Amino acid sequence: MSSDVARVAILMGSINDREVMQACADTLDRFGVNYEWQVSSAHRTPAVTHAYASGARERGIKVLICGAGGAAHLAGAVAAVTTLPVIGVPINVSLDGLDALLATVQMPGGIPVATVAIGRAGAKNAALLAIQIMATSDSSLAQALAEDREAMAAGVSAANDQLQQR
Ligand code: RP5
Repeated sequence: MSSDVARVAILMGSINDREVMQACADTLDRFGVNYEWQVSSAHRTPAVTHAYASGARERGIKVLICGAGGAAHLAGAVAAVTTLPVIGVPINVSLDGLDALLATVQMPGGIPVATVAIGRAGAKNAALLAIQIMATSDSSLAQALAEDREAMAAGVSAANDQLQQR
């Protein structure tokens, strides 16, 4: 999707994180929310990550979503240089993702990172959380979220109906 009017930035520490972070991009696409995405590493390209994150507000970004595995410092490094909301997605590349979860969630007081679940569910929820944040000042997004919840509930109901017929 065009980066011209991106409201969300997706960062991933490695191109190998893309498969997981695709769930984030797909969810933003579903809601018609433009995003930009970047491979940018807290450890391998720290200056690039710093410059990208510190310039995000000026470019019109509202929320940053950071996916990383292992010693997952990307979300924290980004949060350190911006006051935009930062959502961290721990990615399972080792230790069942527990290392990434703890590295992402255990931020020191003063620099928050909203950490979601490990893996694709977390990537999807990161997008939904970003949309929820933006929906506090965007009634069409709030409406779209309400409709999405209704569709989800209808899906569960239909699945249960099918189950009962077996
Ligand atoms: C992290 O290290 C990345 O986010 C990735 O999940 C992990 C491994 O990176 P690669 O060695 O696969 O590039 O920084």
